[in-house]
Amino acid sequence: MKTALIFGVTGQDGAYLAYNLLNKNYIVHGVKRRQSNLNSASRLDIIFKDPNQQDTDFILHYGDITDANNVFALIAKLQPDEIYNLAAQSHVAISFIMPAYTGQVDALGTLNILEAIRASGLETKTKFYQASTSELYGKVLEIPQSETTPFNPQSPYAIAKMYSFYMTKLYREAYGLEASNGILFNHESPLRGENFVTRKITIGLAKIKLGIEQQLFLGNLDAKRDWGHAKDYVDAMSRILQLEKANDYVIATGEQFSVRDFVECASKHIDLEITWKGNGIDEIGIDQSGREIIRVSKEYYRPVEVEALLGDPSLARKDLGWSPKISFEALVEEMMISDLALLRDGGIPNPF
Ligand code: NAP
Ligand code: F7E
Repeated sequence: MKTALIFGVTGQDGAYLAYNLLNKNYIVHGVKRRQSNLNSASRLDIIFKDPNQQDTDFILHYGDITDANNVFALIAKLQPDEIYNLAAQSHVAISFIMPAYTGQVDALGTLNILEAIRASGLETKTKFYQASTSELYGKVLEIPQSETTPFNPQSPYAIAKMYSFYMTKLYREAYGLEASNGILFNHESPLRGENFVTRKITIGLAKIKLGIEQQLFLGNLDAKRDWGHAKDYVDAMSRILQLEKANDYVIATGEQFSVRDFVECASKHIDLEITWKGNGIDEIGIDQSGREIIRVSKEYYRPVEVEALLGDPSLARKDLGWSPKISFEALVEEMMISDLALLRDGGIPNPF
């Protein structure tokens, strides 16, 4: 029976990954912060409530990746077969407001884990997964982006993640750690954090549908992303750590949609039909009864915008046998239905 340790278990991917590994009979250890909030914990409550799962296979520990002693103590004691570092200050816009904090967590936090593996003498036993990101490509230098595309990061978040990308590669090459980067493009789900654009849209539209709110304010509607489903992407993480030889992989769908496309698609699932008027900051989205339900606000623009990301997952298809199973349409529908249920009935359909 394999043992996995997940840093960032209370996040979107942490919940899906824990569920995925528990179903494969792993013993899963997860690190929860003292201040992890109720919303995050409820992602895990669903796993605990699943009658098919044994609670004893899923063990939570207090910890924080910025605390090197804590990280070392956990890793030395548990000696896990696999470590997944999903812990991060993961919001790009917030990283401009808190660049130093983002660096401490997203850059130096990773180093604490890598050093703890080495100091515990687990270089050849423990496989390490680092949650790298398509934000590394930033202002893109090639379309689509693959493992060989040069990085050009455009935020404190992306720059901190670039440090972790190269540290992971360095520990693989210098010390023989089985350490891999998954360069994941945006992935979403009903468990997505509420201030990322997809979830903000589905919650906002659900509130408008139910008459709780009248308008949704967004930023750059022209931004384009390669959006997949978190369930598919955690499967890729696990596949990466089953390889004999560690390597870095782009995980993406190879399809691109704009924020405006996402709004239109989500609206359809609650019988709203949006037409757009105006441009840039003055653009508005109007529904079939003439209500101005989408507005643009400067507040949600970033100091530097990453305009368009599109991944090429060919290497993952070849080496991992991985390809995404859930389409953009199905993802948006699931999120829209889930948020409508959350606001109308107080609970969501089982997201797993
Ligand atoms: P998320 O929902 O924001 O989850 C982040 C997790 O990190 C939470 O469990 C959070 O705990 C934890 N965390 C934050 N600071 C920590 C610290 N100092 N010590 C320990 N844990 C800490 O993120 P996600 O969407 O699941 O993404 C998972 C990882 O993949 C992140 O590293 C993210 O940067 C990266 N990534 C995400 C995407 C995407 O599209 N989702 C794409 C590429 C890469 P609390 O609950 O206590 O806040
Ligand atoms: O923004 C635009 C915004 O915050 C997507 C993280 O998981 O994926 C995520 O980073 C796009 C951007 O995600 C709003 O300007 C418009 O162009 O959902 P997001 P992100 O910045 O792409 C990467 C791969 C990660 O690694 C990160 O951890 O949507 N946008 N209007 C908006 N964005 C937000 N948040 N809110 C708006 O109102």
